[in-house]
Amino acid sequence: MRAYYYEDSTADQREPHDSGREASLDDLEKVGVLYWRFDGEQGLEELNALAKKRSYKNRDEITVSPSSMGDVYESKVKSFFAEHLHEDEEIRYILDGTGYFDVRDKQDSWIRIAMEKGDMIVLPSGIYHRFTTDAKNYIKAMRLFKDDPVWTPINRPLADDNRYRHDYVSSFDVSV
Ligand code: KMT
Ligand code: NI
Repeated sequence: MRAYYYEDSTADQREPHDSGREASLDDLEKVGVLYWRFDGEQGLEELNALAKKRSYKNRDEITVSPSSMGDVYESKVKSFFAEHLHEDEEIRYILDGTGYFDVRDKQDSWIRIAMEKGDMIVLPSGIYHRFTTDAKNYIKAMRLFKDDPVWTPINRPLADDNRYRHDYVSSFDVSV
């Protein structure tokens, strides 16, 4: 994993958009984003222990790539990249490949989180974020859920009035 501030440009969303300004684990924690690395032989066991501790009862797997999604790949990747929030945590463990999760910091700037196999991330309910594959166009991820699988995205600005957004803004002291 590497996190850095996103540089806006006309380049494709799948390009790195690397400003060269690093973001630390502390920067991520300030906006409620949690990160672990569960790598190698013990990886799955460590993941299972965390899932138990945090009461993640359900899981599934998704592969985002042209070969797994066919004609809808491009439109799926575009839709994942629309800025949105969820009413539950977004929990992802990367099984293979690479991709970018972008999250808003307190000043509403994008932090890009470059994820690879073995990386595990939790985005809190109510945080504005988006996802894209990178130029390799391949990622396989485990999605974990506390209860029933719910991953309905609520796009910005519609979600500004959502009560999970309000809860998030007050608990993390976000200025916008
Ligand atoms: C998301 O939340 O945008 C997704 O589920 C995309 C695939 S997870 C790498
Ligand atoms: Ni999401």
